[in-house]
Amino acid sequence: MEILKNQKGSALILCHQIADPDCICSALALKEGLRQINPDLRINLGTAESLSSASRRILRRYEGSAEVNPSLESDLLIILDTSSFGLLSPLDEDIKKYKGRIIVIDHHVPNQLLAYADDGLVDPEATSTSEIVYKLLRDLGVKIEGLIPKYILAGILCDTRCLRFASSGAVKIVCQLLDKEGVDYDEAVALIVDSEDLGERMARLKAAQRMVIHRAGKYIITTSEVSSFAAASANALIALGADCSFVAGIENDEIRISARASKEFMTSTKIHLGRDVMAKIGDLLDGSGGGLRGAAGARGKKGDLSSALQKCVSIVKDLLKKTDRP
Ligand SMILES: [Mn+2]
Repeated sequence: MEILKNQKGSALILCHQIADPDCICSALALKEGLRQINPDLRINLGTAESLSSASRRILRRYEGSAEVNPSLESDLLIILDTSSFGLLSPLDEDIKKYKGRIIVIDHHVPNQLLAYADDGLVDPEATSTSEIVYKLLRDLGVKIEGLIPKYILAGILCDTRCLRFASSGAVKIVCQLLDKEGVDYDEAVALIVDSEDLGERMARLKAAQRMVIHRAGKYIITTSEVSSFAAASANALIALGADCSFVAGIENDEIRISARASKEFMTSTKIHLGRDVMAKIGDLLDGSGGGLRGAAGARGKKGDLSSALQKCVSIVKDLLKKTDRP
């Protein structure tokens, strides 16, 4: 990654669709860090399609900006926090044609995107992209000061749900960050938590109202449908007591499914929702799917919502039978 110190011309740091705080914060931290060690490099920050409401709040708070669907014209393209082309739409085709150097920095299980990249800094064991960027900046000799520690902290807290799913490495980094001048835990939490959003609260409540409960031995799997905030709704069903939840909705004529699992379910079943379930559902929908062990998603245009959700449940039930952990 020494190239980051020596690269001439311009670089574009690109976030995935509905860029979440882990993605936007790792991008902001990387931009700040590169400014320190490579001041002549012109750095643009952009995102495919849109930003999450928490990410927009972070940009407002720290007076940053991210261009939606930016031009890819640059000498270096750094893609953060995604392993698949699907999440980079509508820029995916342009990325395939991109002539410059591509670097992927990510913590998801590697997928098609890495094969296209010239360099990858990918660690599926990391609980956030922000912690990978933190280590990278430290290794490059960047001073972790100013807004950088604030960005990294918010990014880690977002993807680990305030450290609930954090690796020991992430917790150590958070301790180091909290020792820095002006870094405040509560400030970071306030930036990433969307508790006030009326639309999201309605979606979570509707997901609970429309929920179907499936039993698989000692595990409870839930499915539901909402028109937006599927990921937040899937999380809400886990908070209500489900071990594993799938929430589907239709956006832009496309079926989108969010899958979530409780920590207990992840450790006792060893099921990886991204690799074992959502990748298959993505194929079934004639789209794409993937993600993390306990938080994953799939999207595509083929089939209908209820049969896709049924399929999610039957895949999990089959996996439970196979692993003989009813
Ligand atoms: Mn992430």
